[in-house]
Order: sequence, then structure tokens, then C-alpha cells
Amino acid sequence: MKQVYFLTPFPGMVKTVVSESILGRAEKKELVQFHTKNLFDFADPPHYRIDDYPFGGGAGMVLKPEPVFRAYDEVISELPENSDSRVIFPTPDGKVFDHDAALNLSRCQNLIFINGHYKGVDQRIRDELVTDEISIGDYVLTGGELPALVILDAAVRLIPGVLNSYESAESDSFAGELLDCPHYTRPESFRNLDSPPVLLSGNHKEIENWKKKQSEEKTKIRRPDLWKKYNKLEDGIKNYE
Ligand code: 6GU
Repeated sequence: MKQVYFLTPFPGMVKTVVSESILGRAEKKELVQFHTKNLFDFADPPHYRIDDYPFGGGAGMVLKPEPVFRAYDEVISELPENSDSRVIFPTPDGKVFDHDAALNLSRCQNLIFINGHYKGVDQRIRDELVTDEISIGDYVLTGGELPALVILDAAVRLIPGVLNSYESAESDSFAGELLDCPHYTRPESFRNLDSPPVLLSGNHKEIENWKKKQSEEKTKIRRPDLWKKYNKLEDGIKNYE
């Protein structure tokens, strides 16, 4: 089973999301187990501070090294020896996350997320403990918990057995390089809005052609970058044949 740890000043935030989502269902299925370590539990009395002013000045506070290193040591002591662990620090200056990175994490044994809610974390944490610095896009959030949960959700849904077959990850956008096609369900006509007749035709070949065409048109317009990549791949296949 995959072990996932969060080192965070806000364990409640993580627990709530896990328990109310498919992450929680994956835990019930015993495919993954979630743990949180409250960084305040590893801070020094009497003030139990986990952040402090930055050396050299500047705005914002910096997450202190001691609580993080201590919490990390405790996590390592709970994991089997020589198990394969990735230590993830979600940060806007990290490598931008994508489907391939999610797939890669889904295949790791243990994931340890270090979440700061401060201007930064002491660089020694990043230098000594962190294996992966990951950003979820070019904008800034107030803390690492939401991005950690985004990264985790994307990875956990790719673990075999987490999704039901009808939620299958195989036809996802990005898994196949093209964006997903539009979907319709009953009623066939709703407020005078009709579903595309081809989808009700029963002609599987035509349905597949329609879906592919829709995916291609959407990708061309919204994501010229993916469209270019897709065409290169298709050309590769054609040249190979
Ligand atoms: Cl990983 N963290 C924060 N705080 N903001 C972000 C981010 C991560 N990725 C994009 N913005």
C-alpha cells in the first residue's frame, strides 16, 4: 500500500478534503493510506513558533527548519526501511505539474508533502529533504495544502483500482494528447436543445469519427501547443506505417 504523509500547520484542511473525496474512497479500498503531521507538534516550547523573520530582511516569514526536520525524521521512522519515498515541496517556483508527472508519482511507493504557509521555507529544508519541487501553474496561492491536494488527487486517481471503470482515466484529456470531446445524456432534447443526432445513430464508426473530430477541433482552438505535439505524433505513426 502507498503511504502518503503531509507535514503541515493545517492538518484539518487535508483531512477534510481527503475524507470528502475519492482520495478517502481509495483509502477505504486500502490502496493508499493518509497521515498528517502537525508541524506545531514539533516546535520548541515555550512559544511553539514554526516561522521566523528572514535573515537579511525582506517581507514575509520563513518556515523554520527544526519542526520540519523533526516531523520528517518521525515519518521516516514509521516507513519500512529502504522504501522508495518522494518528498514533494509544492511551490510556485517548482517544475510545472502535468499528466506525466502525475503518472510518475502514482507509481511511487510513498509520498511525503511538505507544506509551508509562509513567504518561504528555510532553504536547508529544500536542499536536504525535498526530492521534487512542483508548481501547479503560473499564479500564486496562499499555501501549499491546496496544490499538494491537487497533485495528490491527480496521482491517486491513476493508481489501478482507485477509479471505477466508468470513471476510467484512459480517455482523459492529456492521457491521449487531445482534449476530451463533448458528452450528452438523457433527455435527448432539453429546453429545445438537441443532442447531436449522430450520438443516437447507433453507428459506432460514425460516432468515433464525430468524437475524434470534436476533440481535434477543440484542441486546435484551445491548445495550439498540444495540437502541434499531436500532429507530430500522428506524422510519426504515419511515417512508421
Ligand atoms: Cl505549488 N504553491 C503555491 N503557494 N502557489 C502556487 C503553486 C504552489 N503552484 C502555483 N501556485
